[in-house]
Amino acid sequence: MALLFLSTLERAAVWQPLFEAAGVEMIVGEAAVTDPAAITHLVCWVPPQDLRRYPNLQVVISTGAGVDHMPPMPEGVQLARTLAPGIEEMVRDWVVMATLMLHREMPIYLGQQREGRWQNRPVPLARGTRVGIMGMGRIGQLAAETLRGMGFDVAGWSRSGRAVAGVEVYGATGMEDFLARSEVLICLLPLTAETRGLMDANFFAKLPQGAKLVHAGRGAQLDMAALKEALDAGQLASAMLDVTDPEPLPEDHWAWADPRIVITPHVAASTDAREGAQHALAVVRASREGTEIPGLVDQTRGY
Ligand code: NDP
Ligand code: OXD
Repeated sequence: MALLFLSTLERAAVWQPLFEAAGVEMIVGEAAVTDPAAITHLVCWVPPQDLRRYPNLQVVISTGAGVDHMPPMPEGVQLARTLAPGIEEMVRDWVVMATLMLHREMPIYLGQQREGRWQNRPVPLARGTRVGIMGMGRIGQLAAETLRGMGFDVAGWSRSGRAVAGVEVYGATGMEDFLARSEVLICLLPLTAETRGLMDANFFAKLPQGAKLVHAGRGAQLDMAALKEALDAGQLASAMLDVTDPEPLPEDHWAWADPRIVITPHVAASTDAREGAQHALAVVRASREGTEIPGLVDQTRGY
């Protein structure tokens, strides 16, 4: 079994000793492949054009938690996402920061700072403020735990509505009730056919007036024109976005200059090289032993 590594040389330098120690062959870059038939695993963000060059490929591993950028896999090739505690913790931290920033009205205070204006506003309590998390997967659950610990009243929404200790989770049919209670709405959904364009005008109308949006899922889930209308109408008070469509957001996009919006350039998380390598090794071992591939993606549902 050999793994083809298509990422940066800095990361390769961290991966190589770990693969050597584990006795698993790792090839860096397609140019170094002498026998395509030896490649059984491929690690990359975007894969090469023609995966059929590798006739014995078993698993493609996305270097991130998302797989929406991946093309359809050839017949028989499995797709996995990287499972790394660091990714989940980093996104949790970003989400907590963004929730607090909007809850404590930082967009307004940052605007006042630019104008040299000292003006206080009522100070809200976290305790009892209703937060709704869309996507109660690995990251959503971690974010929920921390926000609950700070006193926020947290509910979740997921496809299955699967129970999560201490959090009321609404299923697919409970979306309206979930939105109606979400004073701060957090999106941590994967991008799929079902979630593309989800946050539109109709969606925003179901939130309480003056709601706040924290978005770390994927840019294509958010209709930016609808966001602007909702902000202009006061339906939304503010938004913090880590993901946009397209990325990078064009320099002349209106959202950059909108004082109600805070943008970060898709930096909620960046996979730690060591954790990424450990996950890839676990995938190779699972393939060898015929056990469940960690991070295996259900290619029919898209996450
Ligand atoms: P998981 O697969 O663990 O969780 C996904 C959650 O979304 C599940 O609860 C799932 O429901 C729910 N879900 C999926 N489709 C729907 C739908 N149509 N309606 C309602 N709920 C749905 O993923 P993670 O928590 O690890 O990651 C979530 C996403 O976060 C990633 O896909 C990526 O887009 C984004 N991300 C962003 C990063 C950044 O830097 N901004 C970094 C890492 C991830 P169910 O439980 O029923 O299956
Ligand atoms: C990821 C991401 O999916 O960076 O890991 O968004």
